[in-house]
Amino acid sequence: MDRKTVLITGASSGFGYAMAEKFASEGHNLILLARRLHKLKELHDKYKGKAKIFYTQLDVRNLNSIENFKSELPDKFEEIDVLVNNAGLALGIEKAHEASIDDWLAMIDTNVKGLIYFTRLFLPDMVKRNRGHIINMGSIAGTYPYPGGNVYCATKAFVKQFSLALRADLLGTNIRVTNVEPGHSETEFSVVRFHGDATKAENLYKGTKPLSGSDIAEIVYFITSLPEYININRIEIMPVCQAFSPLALHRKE
Ligand code: NDP
Ligand code: 8X3
Repeated sequence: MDRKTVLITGASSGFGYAMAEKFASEGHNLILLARRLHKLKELHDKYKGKAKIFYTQLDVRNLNSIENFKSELPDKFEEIDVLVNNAGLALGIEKAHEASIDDWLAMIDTNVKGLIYFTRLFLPDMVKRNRGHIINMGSIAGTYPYPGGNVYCATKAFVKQFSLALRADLLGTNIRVTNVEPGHSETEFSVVRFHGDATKAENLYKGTKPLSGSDIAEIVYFITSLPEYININRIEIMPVCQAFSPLALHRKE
């Protein structure tokens, strides 16, 4: 594939970090964003001989910071070919009547508002150049609800439908949009979800073979390297150890 400029949000860990490694090792130009700058510097220092990397600290919940970041991008990084809206999180696993409203707002601000900010700011340039690919990080949670998923599931349902609706708006252009929907995967995701309780997170993966960051990075790389007339609309990925439950039935004692 031609050398591309790839912007990845949430590149400091998990899927984002692995995607940065994959695109950098293939020699693409990278813009890496997250709140933990030292992790981005680590990527920069490891791959600076292979790829041009611009990185900066950014909170995707802050529209003004994103606007400033965009206006200050160095010339050679201005034309984004692939925008990976990956930054996101789940917080809590409580049922809706017990969940924290602050956790809910943080998920909406990050997974929904952060993603639409980047899309709205970078899409016009893509349309002008009639070139580009938006990769949104959805989840199986956007299709299959589960107890305690409530707002997290809803944010990922938004991401799925927003991605499909973008395709409708972009008909007639060469711009591609893909919603990537992974299932059970081992990253920092569960430690974050359980508010730093690493033992609880470890238990979730015990006895399973989850997807890894590099599994998803390989798939995203494949999607972006397809001929430009092909669009993968949605791709749902689970490890073999995961499948569907029957619908739940509550019976009276
Ligand atoms: P990680 O926790 O390992 O990575 C999340 C990334 O998002 C980090 O780089 C983090 O960076 C960044 N991030 C979170 N909040 C913000 C913010 N406000 N501003 C900027 N960056 C932010 O989890 P994953 O790699 O698993 O998650 C990546 C995406 O994949 C998420 O959207 C998640 O919902 C989705 N997903 C995860 C699955 C899983 O089971 N792991 C399955 C399906 C989808 P920092 O903290 O440095 O800011
Ligand atoms: C993460 C997958 O099933 O833990 O998006 O919600 S799940």
